Amino acid sequence: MAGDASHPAAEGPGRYVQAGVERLLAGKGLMVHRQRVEAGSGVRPDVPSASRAVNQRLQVAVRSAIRAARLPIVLAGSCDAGIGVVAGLELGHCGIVWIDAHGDFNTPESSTSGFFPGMSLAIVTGHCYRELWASFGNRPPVPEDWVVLAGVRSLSPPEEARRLQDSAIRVVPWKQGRPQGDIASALDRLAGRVDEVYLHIDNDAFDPQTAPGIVDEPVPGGLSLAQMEEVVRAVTTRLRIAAATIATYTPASDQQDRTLMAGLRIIELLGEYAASVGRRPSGTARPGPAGTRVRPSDRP
Ligand SMILES: [Mn+2]
Repeated sequence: MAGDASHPAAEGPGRYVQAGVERLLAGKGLMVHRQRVEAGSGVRPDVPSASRAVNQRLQVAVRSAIRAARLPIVLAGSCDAGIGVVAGLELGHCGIVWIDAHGDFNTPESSTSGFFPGMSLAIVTGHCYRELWASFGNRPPVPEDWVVLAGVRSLSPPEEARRLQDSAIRVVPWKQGRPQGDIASALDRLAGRVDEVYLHIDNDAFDPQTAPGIVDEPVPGGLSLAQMEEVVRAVTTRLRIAAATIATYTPASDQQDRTLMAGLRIIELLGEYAASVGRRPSGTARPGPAGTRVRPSDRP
């Protein structure tokens, strides 16, 4: 949780592990390598510094997973983990599908709360904290028109909505449980620009009925589990997934493990995707990327 191991959301990732996420993935025929990423000691206590410390380690973990031909699935307390993941991707044509109730597109100037994870998408697209972003190896920010933002229904303050509108990010808002735009055409357009994407899922994108256990106050009208599965499938039929994050699961706020179950289902779906890419014979028209292929020798 942005480098704060004492925050209730920091319990989420361990809870997925406890619930058997590795067994779930192994059941798909995948070799699972689990790695814990923390801020470490001697970090300055301010949130951007703590976040940077975690994200520097996350960047290294993601990069080495990709180089080992694995699919990084990052279980994170907060959305700023997306910074480290994007920084760990191989440079190239990788877009972003960001599914979230919020825009995460504030800047220190526009934000009224100063909530750092609420600036995550703005940071990776080069809108603020440019020095912090540069500290991850001076990578170019992700172009706005390589980004699809879906599930959004709480932009605050209005300045965030204006900033999004002025950007080239394709936004598919959600209202009363329905998409307020054509997600398929947004993904088609994205697939015309990039070959692969980073898939970022904030659990708060779900309807509160499906995922009450999150960091922020739940926002009604979000995605059902079936809709989230549909969106993930719509992504995998058009694009390769270079890495994925599931963020903000907060066990202490959950009800009957609903958020846990929804998250596990999405992770299972990602596992099925990774397994299918691994099974695809090389030399087909659309081979899996090095980043997601499961080598035959890795299979049990
Ligand atoms: Mn978020």
